Amino acid sequence: MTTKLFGEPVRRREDARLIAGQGRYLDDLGQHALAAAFVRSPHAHARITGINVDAALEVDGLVAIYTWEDLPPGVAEPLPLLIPHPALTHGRTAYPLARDIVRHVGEPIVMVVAVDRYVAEDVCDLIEVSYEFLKPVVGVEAAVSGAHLVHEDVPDNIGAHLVQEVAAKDGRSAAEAIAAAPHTLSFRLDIERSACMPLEGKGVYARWDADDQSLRVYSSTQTSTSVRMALAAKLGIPLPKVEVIAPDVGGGFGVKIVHPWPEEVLVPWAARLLNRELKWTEDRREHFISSAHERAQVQHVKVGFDDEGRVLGLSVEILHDHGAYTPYGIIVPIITSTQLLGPYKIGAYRVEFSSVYTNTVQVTPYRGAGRPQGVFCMERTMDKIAAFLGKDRTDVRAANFIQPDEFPYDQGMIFQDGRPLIYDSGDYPESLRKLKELIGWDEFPALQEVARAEGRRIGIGIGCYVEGTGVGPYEGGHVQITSDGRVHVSTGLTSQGQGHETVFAQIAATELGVPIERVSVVTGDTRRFGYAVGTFASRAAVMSGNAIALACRKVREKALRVAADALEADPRDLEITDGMVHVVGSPSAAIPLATVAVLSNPLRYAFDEEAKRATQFAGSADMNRPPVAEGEEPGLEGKDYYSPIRSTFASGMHAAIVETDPDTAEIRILRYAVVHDCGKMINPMLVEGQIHGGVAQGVGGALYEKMAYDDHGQLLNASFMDFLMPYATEIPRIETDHLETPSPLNPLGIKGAGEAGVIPVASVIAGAIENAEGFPIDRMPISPSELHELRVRPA
Ligand code: MCN
Repeated sequence: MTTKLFGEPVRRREDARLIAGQGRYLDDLGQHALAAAFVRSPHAHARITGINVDAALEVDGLVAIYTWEDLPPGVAEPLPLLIPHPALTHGRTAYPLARDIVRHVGEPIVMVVAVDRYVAEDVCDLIEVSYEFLKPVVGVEAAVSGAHLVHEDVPDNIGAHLVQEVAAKDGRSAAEAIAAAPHTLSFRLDIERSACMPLEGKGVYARWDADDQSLRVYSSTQTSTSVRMALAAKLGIPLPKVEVIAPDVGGGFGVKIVHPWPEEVLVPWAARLLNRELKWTEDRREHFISSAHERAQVQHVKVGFDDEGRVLGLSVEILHDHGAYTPYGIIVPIITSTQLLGPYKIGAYRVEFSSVYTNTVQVTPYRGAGRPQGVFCMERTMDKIAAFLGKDRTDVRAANFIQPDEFPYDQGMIFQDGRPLIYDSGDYPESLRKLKELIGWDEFPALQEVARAEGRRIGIGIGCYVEGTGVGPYEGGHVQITSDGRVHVSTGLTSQGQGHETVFAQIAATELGVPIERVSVVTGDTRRFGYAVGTFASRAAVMSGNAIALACRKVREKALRVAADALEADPRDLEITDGMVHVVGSPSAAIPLATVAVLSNPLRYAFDEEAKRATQFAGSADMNRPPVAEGEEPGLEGKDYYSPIRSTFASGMHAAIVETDPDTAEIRILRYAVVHDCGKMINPMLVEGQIHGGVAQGVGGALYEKMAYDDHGQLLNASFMDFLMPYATEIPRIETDHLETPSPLNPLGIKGAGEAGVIPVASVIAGAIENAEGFPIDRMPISPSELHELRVRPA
């Protein structure tokens, strides 16, 4: 039995349950609850002129119909703008049910409550909403022309405009540095819209307890604590009377961090009003048209560089398609702007973005959150410089790398968390060396020659990135050892499949010296832990991981103190192995942690025979209990928080070899290699799993996934029949190697890993296709028909 499990490839503890169908997802709960369904706008932009419910009222099983007029003040107001920013001068959020105007297809207008979902949907069909049509605004370029407005009071549809500029060491601006550079290039890059597609959509189930005047809400959310705060505030219920629980969540990928979703407010509100259990679960079409999308950006790049390919000045202008609303602020374009710099030292840098409203689904972060766009921009730039100079693409990158002895490296910008963009650690030259070896970079030209002679087109691509992870402000951990010797760990953030039950248990087992089998982990349940920020920005490992470790250290210290008393030893001479506290080098002088837990509580209930013997206590409450010593608390438990001074920066490099069919233009990925650095790994197997999942999502973004809107703002492919996601058959074996440059910023030396896989994939595959075909790929995703178009009509 080993307890030193940090860094070990422990199998995911949650999988046996989840794979065997024993997970408890939102829709598994509340089988007898009433069901909610929504009438949603079929138009992208329209004024609501009337809502007729007459026919609907006749349906058996109908319980209630609500429109915006029915909502009480707290509920009726627009949903919160979660992350304001001074540059977001015209932030706009939706009403939970549309008030007067709808601004995208799918916006909720009416909520129906009925005995079951079938009846609720039938009722929705009978509700007639009449509209006056307004001109839809689709596409960022049409939007900034200002010909038609998404929000009447937002000129040119520009919600935010932000410029960040970092001068060169000699004080020159980016424009000056580019003008003075020996070589310059300018080009445009386009990334299409995509979206998180968790297998389980959003969902919420609420129970009002009229006797206790309290509310319990289950939500498929990435942040139960924030949903709780929002509900308490909006419904006017005292916070201690609101419990929010994230049950098993079947993927989130970013979309479930937004809170509260309209349904997340409306369902609990109606549950209380009706004093009935009420549930809504999102269907796939609803997920396509009324949750959130991301990625769509147009990027104009100007770069100046020297003969070695060193970038002397870089200027990027971004048009960011924000859809109809900005509930999550302008985090996505801010991340693109700052993370674009990657592992490079850029002479002078200017980035400017406009965040633009369109009559399409709103934009909020999707795994990678703006980084895939930024990396596409930077890595395409590196490839273009190499092509211009006739140099190897890896040499140009290496010429621009921040060197290992230059950390901490200040990029001179402000990051998404409002803190300076300072990289904590990394070794980019070593990553590149490992990647080139893994993929066989230097040997590839010979392979390409052979393939060419056989009439085959193969190409190789590379992409590098740096990723700010573990953003603050804090997370907490609570650890309790009970008198049965079990260790109960809880943290407030939620899990959507990342494997937290496993890694947090590994940390606790290692810190406390207990077998992992005795450790249980609870996440996302406000009854167990009320303060938390949430799971996003690859932050759980860094934030909750460190908080749990710190809480364990407190508990361990107390355990040693109590045990030292019992063993008449010095706590400094004690250690804990396999759940036994013993004198170092003398395993016979030992007591189990279970006994220590009993001794830590003056109200002694001993659960097992050994503890009863050790504490000379028969098993019921000990009325002759000693007082709690001053400065002590009863019980063997502890809580702590971790709050970092700034983010920690993970990094990685990917390479792919692709083959394009000369006739059909089909694109196949032959090999995919990843070198990844997330500092100390808690569990290398889980990190690899995260990378594999991320790469698969990235392949989707590079080759398949695209939200196809027509000029009327209709999403033409709002189903899995038409929106293509890759199957396992489209994903190559992913060859992975690791590098561990520990973060100096946190006690465990870890950096995040949850988004890494997805970030550079589009740029890597674009580079590989370009290398196979010999012409530029400046737009992603790319389909075989688009590749064919480029062959016959080069851009
Ligand atoms: N890990 C590790 N060692 C490290 C870093 C991470 O062992 N040095 C492990 C963690 O302990 C955790 C996993 O890797 O089990 C991811 O950790 P982390 O990078 O902290 O990311 P989070 O846990 O905060 O998860 C969020 C991240 C994001 S932002 C998205 S989006 C995403 C992702 O994770 N959504 C996911 N991965 C996902 N995986 C699944 N299955 N489902 C999602 O919705």
